[in-house]
Amino acid sequence: MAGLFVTLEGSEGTGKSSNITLLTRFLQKNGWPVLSLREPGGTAVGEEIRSILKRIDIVPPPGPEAELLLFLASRAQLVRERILPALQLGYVVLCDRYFDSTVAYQGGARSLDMATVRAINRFATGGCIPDVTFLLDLPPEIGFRRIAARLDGCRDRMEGEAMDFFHRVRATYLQLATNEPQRFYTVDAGRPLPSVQRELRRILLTILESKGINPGQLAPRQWR
Ligand code: Z5A
Repeated sequence: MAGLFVTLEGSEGTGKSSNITLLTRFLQKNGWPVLSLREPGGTAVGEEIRSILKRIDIVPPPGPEAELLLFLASRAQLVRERILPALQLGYVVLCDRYFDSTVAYQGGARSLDMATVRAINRFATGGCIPDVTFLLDLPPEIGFRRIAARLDGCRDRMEGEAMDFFHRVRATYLQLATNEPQRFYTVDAGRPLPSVQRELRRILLTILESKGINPGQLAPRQWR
């Protein structure tokens, strides 16, 4: 693929969305073609699935298996409709969550069979693996304090889980990062946002340089 596929992972309130917004602006300003996406969502199908997954008024709520398949349906569509075409055109694709979220939440925290989770993940993505994954690491209590301070402060279905759930999410992420040091960069997300952002930019620019991907090299303008 001509482009670079970058994912941001981490528990709630670790700063994934804030950092993707800043990275997108920075890269675009410096001439890189950038596509920023989020999961679940990023396509018409995915945004519908997102609203189902977040609602707290569906009774009974989706069970763990149905939840898993909904996340993966959203991902299967996102990969084929948006990620692969953009990578082929040479874009830097920044994605707020991807398959490691499923391993951490449905595999690690919900305790679904890990081999099954990985196998369905492979099917949904057709083997599309990120070049780089930033793990924004933070104790979940701090992440939730940040979210509570946000203006909209209300919790969705998954944010209503007990704190132990999010400790399992964090532990699984840290294990994933240990297992795949060539793909993961673990970043201390407890620092002020500008400091986290500086570190992400530094790492990303080094990777882009090492892969010989230069601003304006392919810069197609037709992609939306
Ligand atoms: N999920 C899953 O279970 N399985 C899957 O396969 C996938 C997802 C793909 C998606 O929720 C939910 O789906 C999520 C995992 C699950 N569920 N839970 N629970 P989402 O997309 O709505 O939310 P999120 O991904 O968890 O993002 P978030 O809660 O909005 O957090 P964030 O994007 O990491 O953080 P932020 O919005 O950038 O920042 C949060 C606040 O902190 C905000 O007010 C910022 O201004 C502030 N902030 C950010 N950085 C800092 C620093 N460094 N210092 C201080 N304050 C900061």
